[in-house]
Amino acid sequence: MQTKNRTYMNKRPRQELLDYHCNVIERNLTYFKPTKSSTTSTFADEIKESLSKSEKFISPKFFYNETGSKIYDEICSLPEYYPYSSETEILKKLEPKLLPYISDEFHLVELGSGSSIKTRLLIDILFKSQTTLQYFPIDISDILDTSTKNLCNDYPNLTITGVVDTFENGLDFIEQYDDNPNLITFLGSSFGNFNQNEGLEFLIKISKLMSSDDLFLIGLDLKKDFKVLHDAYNDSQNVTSKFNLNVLQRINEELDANFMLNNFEHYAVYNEKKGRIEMYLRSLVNQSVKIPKADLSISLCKNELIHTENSHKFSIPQIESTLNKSGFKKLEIWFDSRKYFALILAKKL
Ligand code: AVI
Repeated sequence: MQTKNRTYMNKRPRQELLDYHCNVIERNLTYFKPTKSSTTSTFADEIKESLSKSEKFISPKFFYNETGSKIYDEICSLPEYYPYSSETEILKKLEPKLLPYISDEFHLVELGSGSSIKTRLLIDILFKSQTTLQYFPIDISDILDTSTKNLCNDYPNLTITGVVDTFENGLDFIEQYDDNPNLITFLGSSFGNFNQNEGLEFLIKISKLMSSDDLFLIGLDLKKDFKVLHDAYNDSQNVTSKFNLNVLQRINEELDANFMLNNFEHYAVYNEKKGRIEMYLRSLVNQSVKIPKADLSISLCKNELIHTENSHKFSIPQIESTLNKSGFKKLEIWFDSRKYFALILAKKL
C-alpha cells in the first residue's frame, strides 16, 4: 500500500514539520540533525556489553573513526581487495542501463556517506537526465567531510542536503521532505556486514519507508573462489590487519583503555557454512585489560578471539529470496567482468 499521495507539483520542503535542526553551510550545502539526541547507547555502553560476553566481540561500526576511515580507503586501493574495483567497474558502465529507469525528477539518496568516486559516477549519470540535482547523504557521522565540500565546488548545479541520523530515520526524513522520487543507494556490500536477521529487518524497514516511485540500488559481494576471498581480507601489505587493530587503539584513546596492540594479531577466515569472512583479533598471550571509561576489566587467554566483523558473500538465489522476503521486486542485476560483485536495482513490491 502506498503510504503517501505523491504529486510532482508539490515540491515545497516540509522539513519544518520535523524535529530537525537545519544548518546551512554554503549556498548548496545544508545538513539536518535531529533536535533531540536519540536514545541509542554510547560507545562505552556498547563496548562494555560486547566485551563482557563469554564470546567477546566489537561491532564493526566502530572501525570507522577518522583513522579507521582512512585505513579503509587504503584497503579499497589494495590489489587484493576486489569489492571496491569490481563495483566501480559496474558503475562506470551503468549509464545506458540505469537511465531508462530515471526521470528528470530523481533525487540521489546515499545510505552511508560513501566514497566520492562512486558518488560522482552516480551524480554524472543523473545529470544526464536533469539540469539540477539534489543529493542526500545519510550517515550518523561524517556527512561533512572534505569530499562533500569538493562535490559542492565541482558541481554548481548540485544541492547537497546531508541528514545526520540513522539510515532508517534519515530515509523517513527524506520521504517527507518533498514528493520527488528517490534513487536510494546502499553500495560497497556494507549490507554484508549485517547478520542475517539484522539485514532482513533493515531491508524490510527500507522497503516500507520507500515510495512506489523510488528505486533502490544495492551492491552485494558474491560467493567465489576461496583464495580470492581469503586474500582480500589477508592482504600482503597488512593494511587489513592495521584496520582491525585500530579499533583497539580507538578504545584506548576514547575510553582510556590499555590494550597493548602488539599482544594481538589479525585473523580473518572464510566460514564456508555461513558464507562469510569472519574477522577476529587473537590474543597472543594471557592478559588483562582495563577499560576505565566503560567501567570494565577483562581477561583474555592466549589464543582467545575477539570477533570484530562478518562480511557475508551472496549467491544469486540468496539475493533474490532476500529481496523478495523484504518487500522488494528485483528489476535488474548487473555484474563486473569477473562476476565477483553484483549491483541490483529494485523497487518496492
Ligand atoms: C565495509 N565493508 C563492506 C567491508 C567488507 O569488505 O566487509 C569492510 C572491510 N573489512 C575488511 N576489509 C574491508
